[in-house]
Amino acid sequence: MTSESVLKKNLTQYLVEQQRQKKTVTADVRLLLETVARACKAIGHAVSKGALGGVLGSLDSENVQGEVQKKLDVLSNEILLEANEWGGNLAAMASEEMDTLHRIPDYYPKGENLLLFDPLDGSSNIDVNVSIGTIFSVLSVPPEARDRVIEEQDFLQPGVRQVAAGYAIYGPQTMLVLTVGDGVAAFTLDKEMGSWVLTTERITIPEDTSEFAINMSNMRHWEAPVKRYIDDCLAGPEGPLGKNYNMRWIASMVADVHRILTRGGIFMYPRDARASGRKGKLRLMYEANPMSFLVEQAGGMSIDGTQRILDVQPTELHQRIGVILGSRNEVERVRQYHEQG
Ligand code: AHM
Ligand code: MG
Repeated sequence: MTSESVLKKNLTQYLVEQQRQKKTVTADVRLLLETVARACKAIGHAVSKGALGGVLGSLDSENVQGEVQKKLDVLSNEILLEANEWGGNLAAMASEEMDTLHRIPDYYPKGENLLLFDPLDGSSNIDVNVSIGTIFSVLSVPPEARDRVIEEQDFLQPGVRQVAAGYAIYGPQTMLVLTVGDGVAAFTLDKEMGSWVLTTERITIPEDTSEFAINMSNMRHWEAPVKRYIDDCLAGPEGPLGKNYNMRWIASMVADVHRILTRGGIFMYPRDARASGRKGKLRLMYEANPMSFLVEQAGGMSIDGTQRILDVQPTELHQRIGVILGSRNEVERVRQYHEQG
């Protein structure tokens, strides 16, 4: 612990300022975000124990999308449910790891918000000690649902309606990256103090980049515009893009997006020709929307190929979508490739 970290602004102070001065969040959302951040601390703690905590490995169960669940997927989901059930700021929750919504039981205190999360993103990296994270998104209960039981359809709001979104990354440092619609702020967990310390007040993604992130093993399944773009990147200074490109692929969206928020880049998990991938791999409500909100708030751009992701009207809770996000000029370039067909 340093005396500096004690004096720096922490998450609570940042959120109180957002509520009182900037009026970007209600008291309810502020407290909800504090609860989510507390749950992320607990998840980060479990992650860091690894084999010592007996949390590595898979379970026999599958989630609603037919993916084998890791012990930490399920544990993280439970931590988020338990912390938020008693928070008093929510009407219901939905998670990548649950078949359907989870309503706050009648007896518990309630609020007028909906919380969505991918409790542990990057599951394939859990057992190999590579950065993973928790992604979350907050919506308001729509006015027509205020006096009745919450249904799945109440969650099906386009990403532009998010009132907050963010992620926690469990890497060499544990960080919380958050937007309430007033830019993107990053907090680093001071483990001795147990406090989220504001370490970057306003993140900006550089507009240009020469670094792309895509799983190249799917190349044969890609649609023509994506294939053409990557071919052009690989062509180097003699190709149409006139420069060398570098490539990174961590296979944890949280870590790939974190790199892009830190130094720019373009991240792509496009829809492709595989039966399972036709609509993309990533989930609109738990991954694409919160990350798109963050990226746009940091000056970047996020599309499914042609359309702005935040404008997509969801039709299902577990819907998948192609994702292309990052440095504005590069994403715009890929959008034009799609326009040209
Ligand atoms: P998960 O939510 O089950 O962990 O899956 C999502 C992850 C993303 O974090 C990452 O970008 C992608 O899957 C990696 O997929 P692949 O293994 O096909 O490269
Ligand atoms: Mg995920």
